[in-house]
Amino acid sequence: MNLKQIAAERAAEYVQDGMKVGLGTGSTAYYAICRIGERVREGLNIQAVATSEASDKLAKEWGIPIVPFDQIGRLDLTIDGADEVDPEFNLIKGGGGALLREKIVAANSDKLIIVADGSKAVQKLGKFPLPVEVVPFASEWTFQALEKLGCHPEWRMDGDQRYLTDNGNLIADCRMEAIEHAAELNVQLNMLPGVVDNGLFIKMADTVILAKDDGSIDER
Ligand code: ABF
Repeated sequence: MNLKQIAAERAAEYVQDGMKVGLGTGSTAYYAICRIGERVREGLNIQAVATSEASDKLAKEWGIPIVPFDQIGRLDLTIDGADEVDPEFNLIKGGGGALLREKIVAANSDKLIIVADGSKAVQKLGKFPLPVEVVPFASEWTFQALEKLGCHPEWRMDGDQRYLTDNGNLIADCRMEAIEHAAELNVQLNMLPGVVDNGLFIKMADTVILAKDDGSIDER
């Protein structure tokens, strides 16, 4: 039983004819895109944007109509994965490296549905390293500012090179173990010059669909 697939396919049922849809990134959002693609092949009529080059490519392979961002207007719905979900539906996202695009798309959607297997549910955010997207210019200064804030950053690597996002930026993964005040940290991080955005999604998720070990769905 594939829990990611169970959660993602449930979320795909929310997509209705005529909707403008944001397509997320990652191995759970993958199944949502595939299910939406199947429905498009059966005649579902939607317009979509994707949060990463990988999801854009997958959607096009399924024949999902991808519209330029400046032409689609506000989205009805976005379906995306997460790395951690707390009881208030605050999230850590960005393990897949697409946090900036994911946050921009989520902020421009009437509804954000998060899909995940039950292992992503946590009491407190922070065990998963928090990704922070940093511009390459003078990035060591930004790294030092993150250290000073107590974030324990490490540059994400891709082999022996620093990992680059779809936007050409770096990712500092911050190992904090437990984030006590996520909303405040979100603001503090984004006020640092050189930080483009971070993976804390505070009060952005409207619905969370978790597939539990026994295959049942916890949908709130
Ligand atoms: C994206 O993919 C992310 O924001 C998150 O980092 C990741 C979750 O991946 P998966 O569904 O593969 O666990 O949604």
